[in-house]
Amino acid sequence: YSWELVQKEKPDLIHILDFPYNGETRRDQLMRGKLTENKYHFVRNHGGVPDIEEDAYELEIAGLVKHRVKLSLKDLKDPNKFPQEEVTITLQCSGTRRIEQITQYPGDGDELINAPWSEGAIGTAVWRGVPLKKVLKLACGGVLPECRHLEFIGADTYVKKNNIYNYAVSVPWRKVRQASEEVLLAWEMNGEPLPKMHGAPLRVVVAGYIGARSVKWVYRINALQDPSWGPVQRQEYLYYTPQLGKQNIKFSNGFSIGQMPVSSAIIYPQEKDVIIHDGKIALQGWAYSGGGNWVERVEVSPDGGTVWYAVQPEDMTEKHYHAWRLWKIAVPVEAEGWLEFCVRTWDSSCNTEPTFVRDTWNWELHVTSSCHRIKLYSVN
Ligand code: MTE
Ligand code: MO
Repeated sequence: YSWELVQKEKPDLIHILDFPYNGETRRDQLMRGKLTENKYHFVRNHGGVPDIEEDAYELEIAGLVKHRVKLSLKDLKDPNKFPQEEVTITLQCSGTRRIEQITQYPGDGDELINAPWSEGAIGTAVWRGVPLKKVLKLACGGVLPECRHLEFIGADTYVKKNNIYNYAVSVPWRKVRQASEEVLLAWEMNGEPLPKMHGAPLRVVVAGYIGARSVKWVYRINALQDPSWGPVQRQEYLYYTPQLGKQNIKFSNGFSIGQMPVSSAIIYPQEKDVIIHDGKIALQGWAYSGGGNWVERVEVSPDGGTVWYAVQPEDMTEKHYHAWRLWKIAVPVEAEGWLEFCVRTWDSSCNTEPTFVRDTWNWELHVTSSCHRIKLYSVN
């Protein structure tokens, strides 16, 4: 793909990597509202961006299904064939806030990491598409009883140890069968045609799971007994607890990351800002939980985690099971000098965040979900 495409679709991201192209959402855009504008939504790629002609495009569904099928985009978009859904879904890369794991434990695990994400590898959009569950039922006559996983193969290729692979990962069948809104085959993002960078003409959107399972440029789906054998499924997005020790980092010792845990971030102010105030410091940020858990409560501490102030909930009238909540608070502050602020979120399953980065630091530096901490200089 060319730089023209980056300029056209992503004129203003914070660049993380030029090739494969990776960029994160700017702070001001993160805080603009519930929905992230398409052109500001972060991008995470493992390889190039394939150029796929809509008219020639076909999705093949095979493996442990009653009937294998090939569907054109026209078939998929035909409301007489498949019911459509529009769902507000937050996509979060499991690398979000990785920079905290890197800076607090330099040299451990970060040598293999090429994407040092901050707080902006997250975004929310209204996705329109057809539920995979319905497509499997209506077009394929259902999956066979042995089916346990659905593999998604993207048209982009990716080089690993001198071999070329297509991007391929899988999700459990029980996730797909849960409810229609859980796994979509989407062609529209915030009412606009899906941008190339985000997987045009068709992508998978898996609500509540790490972004890596939401395969872009999907052209084949296989119903399988085992998880995908693609290296992204078997060798990446694995969680290695710190207690394993570096010598034990083998693929078989890591577990596959699926659902995103509850996490949050302070977006304004920023680390090391000097704040001149008369008794209150205003903060804002995002809070999100995966697996269909919504954000119930956000708390902010001005003293590193002793005293906590509850954030006044915003937009609690409409529960978005799969979307983040932005939050704002003015915290009373008397002290002057350096203060450590932190945020902690509770979700609808009473899950909350680990206190420190070290609690959940892991060898591949995924899912940084500990209380986000920033130091501010307070001038009263
Ligand atoms: N799908 C394909 N085909 N190739 C990829 O490299 N990256 C995944 C996922 N789907 C990827 C992919 C990862 S790791 C993330 S976080 C999300 O796409 C990011 O989606 P976005 O680029 O639309 O924001
Ligand atoms: Mo990701």
